[in-house]
Amino acid sequence: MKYATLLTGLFAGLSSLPAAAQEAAESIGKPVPAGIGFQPAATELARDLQSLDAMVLAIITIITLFVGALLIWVIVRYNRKANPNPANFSHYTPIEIAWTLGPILILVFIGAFSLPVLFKQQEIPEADITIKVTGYQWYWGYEYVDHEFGFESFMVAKEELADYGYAPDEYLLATDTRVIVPVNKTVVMQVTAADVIHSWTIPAFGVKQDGVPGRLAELWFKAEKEGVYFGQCSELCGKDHAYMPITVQVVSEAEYEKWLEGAIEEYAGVPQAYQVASN
Ligand SMILES: [Cu+2]
Repeated sequence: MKYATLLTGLFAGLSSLPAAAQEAAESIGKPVPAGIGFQPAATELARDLQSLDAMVLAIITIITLFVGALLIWVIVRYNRKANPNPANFSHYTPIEIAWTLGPILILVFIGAFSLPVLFKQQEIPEADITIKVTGYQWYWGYEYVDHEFGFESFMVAKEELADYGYAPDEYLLATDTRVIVPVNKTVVMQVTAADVIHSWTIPAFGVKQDGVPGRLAELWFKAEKEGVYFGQCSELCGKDHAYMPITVQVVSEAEYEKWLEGAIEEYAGVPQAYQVASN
């Protein structure tokens, strides 16, 4: 009992520290053994595109089986032995109409589901929080534009993972500073780059956007679950392209406010490199 009280007290003390809270957060969106599917969806956008993927996969499967069956039928029924005297007509109007109309209807059907998903991604809602992200060779810079501070985010070296509270299998995904956002709030990321084209993504949020020097693109998400999410630069950008991961941590509103207070103080001002890039 005594130990239990001690432990509870210790835990309460630890979890009041922001760093400890970070360490305790659940990691989402990292590779799992034998995993072949998507990262678990943490936004409506991700759920939408994953169900779209499932639907299109079903359609593709049906088409592939149908075409495969037709091929087998032709091979068996119309080979030289089974059909020594082939017909020699070259046109058959009903089949011409069928194989023109069929694909059109299938594409219109897919479009009826995919376009709304696309528009939902591209129509940027009003932001609760706006963050500008700039891709550099080879790291990311973030600016919380509402609060005029920014920081840079570098990959954590293998030996230092534990110091930053990461598991060993989070190598190549973990960054020293994380993008912190509150749960269930609309976050708009303004994506750009300072040197070459990079691409910012968090697959679990269903978002990906090229950062193009001189342009400011936008994406948005509203994360529904607290945790640490991972992404990687997704546009080949030079020799260390594989070493500029993206780490986003979704926290409760209260934790976010607390972090914001500290961050405004700690990072006061915008990094110099960023200022050059934005000119
Ligand atoms: Cu890059």
